[in-house]
Amino acid sequence: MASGTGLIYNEQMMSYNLLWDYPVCSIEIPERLSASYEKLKYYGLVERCIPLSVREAIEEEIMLAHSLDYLEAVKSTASMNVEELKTFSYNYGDVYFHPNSYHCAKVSLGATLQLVDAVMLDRVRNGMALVRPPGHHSQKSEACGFCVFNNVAIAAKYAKQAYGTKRILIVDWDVHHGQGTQYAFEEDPSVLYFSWHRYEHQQFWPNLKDSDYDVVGKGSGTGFNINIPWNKVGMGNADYLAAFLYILLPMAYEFNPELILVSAGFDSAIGDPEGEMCATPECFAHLTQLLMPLANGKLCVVLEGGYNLRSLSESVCMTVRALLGDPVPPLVGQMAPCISAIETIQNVRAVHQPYWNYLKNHDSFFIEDLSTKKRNIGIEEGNSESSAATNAEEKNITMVSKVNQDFDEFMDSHMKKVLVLAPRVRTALASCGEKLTRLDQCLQVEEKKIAMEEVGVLISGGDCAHLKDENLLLSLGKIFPLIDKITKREVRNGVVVSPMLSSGAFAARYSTTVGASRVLLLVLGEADIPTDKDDEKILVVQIYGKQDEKRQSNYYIPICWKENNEWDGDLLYTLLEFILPLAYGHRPELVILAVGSNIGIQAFTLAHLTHLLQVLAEGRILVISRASDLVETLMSSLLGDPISTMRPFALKQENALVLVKLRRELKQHWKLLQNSVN
Ligand code: Q9C
Ligand code: ZN
Repeated sequence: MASGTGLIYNEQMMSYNLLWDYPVCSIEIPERLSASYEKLKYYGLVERCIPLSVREAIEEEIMLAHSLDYLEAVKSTASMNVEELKTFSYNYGDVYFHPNSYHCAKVSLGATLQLVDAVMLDRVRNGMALVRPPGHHSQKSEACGFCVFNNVAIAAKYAKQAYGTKRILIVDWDVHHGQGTQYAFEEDPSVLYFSWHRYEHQQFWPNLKDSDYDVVGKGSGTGFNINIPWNKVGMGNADYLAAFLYILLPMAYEFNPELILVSAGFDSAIGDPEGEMCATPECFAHLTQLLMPLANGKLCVVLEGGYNLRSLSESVCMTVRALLGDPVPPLVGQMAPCISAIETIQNVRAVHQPYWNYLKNHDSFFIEDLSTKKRNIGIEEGNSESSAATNAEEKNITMVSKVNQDFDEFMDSHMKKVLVLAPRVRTALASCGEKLTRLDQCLQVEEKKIAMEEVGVLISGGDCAHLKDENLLLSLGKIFPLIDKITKREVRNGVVVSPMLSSGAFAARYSTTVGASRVLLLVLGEADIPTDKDDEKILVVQIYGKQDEKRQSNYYIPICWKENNEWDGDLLYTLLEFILPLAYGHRPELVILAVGSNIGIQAFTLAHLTHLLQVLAEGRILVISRASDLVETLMSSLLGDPISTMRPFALKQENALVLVKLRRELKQHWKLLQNSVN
C-alpha cells in the first residue's frame, strides 16, 4: 500500500522571466513558485512531504504531444537575443520566451513525469509538482498562454505508454480552458478531460467556440471531453462544488480511472486578476479530498496558473494538506450556487446525457437558448423570480469589490478563521474485543456506565420506549465517551459496534449538548429514529427499503428505496448528488453514520462513503455499525487508507425518481440541491 505525499520544487524553474514590456504576460513571474514553496515551509508542510527530484524531459517524451518542427523551434530560442525572442513569441498567443525557457520547459515536464513515476511505482501515494512554465494551453505545434510543453497531456500519454494505464482522468481546475489538452485527447476514450473555465459566452480568452459545453469529443472519444464554461465572473465555493457533485464525481466514478492528473491552476481562486472568481483556498482542499477515493488514491497535482501570490500560495497549501490527509476546513459562505452556474451545470448534464449512465434518469433539457439569446439581444441576466440563488450571485459580486480594497487583510482574517488544528489521534475505537489488524493505530476508548435518566433528558416528547432496552444503554456507554473525545478534539473520528441503529439519534442529541452546534445523522437501514423532526440542529437522512409514509421536514429526510438489494450504486450517487449537497448546506460540526446489517451495501462502498463524508465537519465522523465484520473496513477508511475502486454501478431508475421528487420538495430550503433552473 503506497503512502506519503510527494512534493516537487526546484529553483531551476525560476530561471526565466519576461525581458520586455508585454503587459498580458507580466503576471507569469518566477515568484509564483518561491511564494508557494515559502508558504508550504511556513506551515510546516514541506517537511511532511517526500521530496522528489526533477529531471529534464527527453525529446522522445516531448514528442508524445508535440511535433518535431515545434520542438526544434523551441530549442532554437535558447540562443536568441531579446529582439529575436520577441519576434518568436509573437508567433503565438499570450506567451513569452527567454533564453532559459527551453531548459525550464524540459524541467517542468520532467518534474511532472517524475511525479507520475513516483505515484505509479508506489513510491508515494499522491503528490504535487510546483512547476513553470505551465502546460495546458500548449498544442502540437504551438506555444500559448504562458505554456510551452503540455506537461499534463504528455504525462497522460506517458502513463499510458510506460505503465499501460487504461483510463486516466484529467481534472483541469485552472480558470482558463486547457484547449491544448482537449485537442490532445478529443478522440481518445481512455482519457477523460474535465475543465471548467471563465468563458462569458466566448468573450473571455482564448475566446474559442471549442470551450463551450457542447464540445464533447469526437469519434470514439465522444462523451469524454467535459467543458464547464462559466459565463459570469464571481463563481465561488458553492458553484465549484456543484460542478464536482453533479458532473465530475459521478462521471469519474462511472469512468473508474486508474490515475488522476490535476491541471491545478489557482487562477480560479479568489483575488486572482485573471479569473476574478471567488473560491477561497480551502475549496481546493475539498476538491482534492473529493478526488482521493478514486483511482486507488493515485493523484498527481501539477501546477498550471495562479497569479495572485497570496491566493496562489494559500491554495497550494490547502491542496497539499488534503493530499497529506489533514482535515479540511469547512467551506465558508452561503452554500447556494448562482443562477448562471446552475444554467451551465444543467446544460452540461443535458449534453452529456447520451454518454453517461448516471445521467440517463434525469429529466434534463437544455436551456441553451436562454444564455445565447441574452447575449445576442443584450438582455441582462437575473430576476429568475423565486430563486434565492440570485442573492448568492450578488454576494459574489460584492465580494469581488471588497477583495480589491484590501486583499491581504481579507486573506489574513479569512485564514485565521479557517485554519484548523488536526487532533493528534486520527481514529478512536470503542472497546470491542475483536482482533483487528490496525488496532495499534487507533485509540481504544473505555466505555462508561450510562443511567437511564441521563438518556431520558435527551429526548423531547418523552417517547422513551427505547430506554427499556438494555442494549441501548450499553451502546451509549461506548458511544458517549467517543463523542466526548471527538468534540474535545482529542481524536478526529471514531467507530463503534452497536446492535441498535436508534442509538445514532441519542448520539446526535448528546453531541449537541456537549458542544456540536449542528449534526448530520445519516442512517442506513430500517430503524425507529426517536428524534425531533423539526430540530434544526440535527439533520437526519435515513435510507431504507420499506415503503413508508414517514412525515418529512427539512430536517428529517427519509429516502425510501424500492428493492432491498444491491444498493451500492444507488448509495454512492445519492451521496454525491443529494446527501453531500444537503450536508454542505447544513454545515455540521459532527457527522454520525449509523450502518445497519444486511442492508445490501458492500463494505468497500461504505469505505467510499466514509471517506467522502470526511469533507464535512473537519473530518469529525462517528460511525456506528451493527455488523462487527464491517469494522475493519470502516476503520481503514477512517484512518485514511486508499480505497479499492468501485465497479461502475448505476442508480436504479425507480430510486432516481425518489430523489427527483425529494429534490423538488427540498431545494427551496437546501439551495445546493438546485441543479437545474426549472
Ligand atoms: N486577460 C495559464 O493560466 N492572457 N495561462 C489572457 C486576458 C493569457 C493563462 C489575457 C492567460 C494565460 C496557464
Ligand atoms: Zn490559467
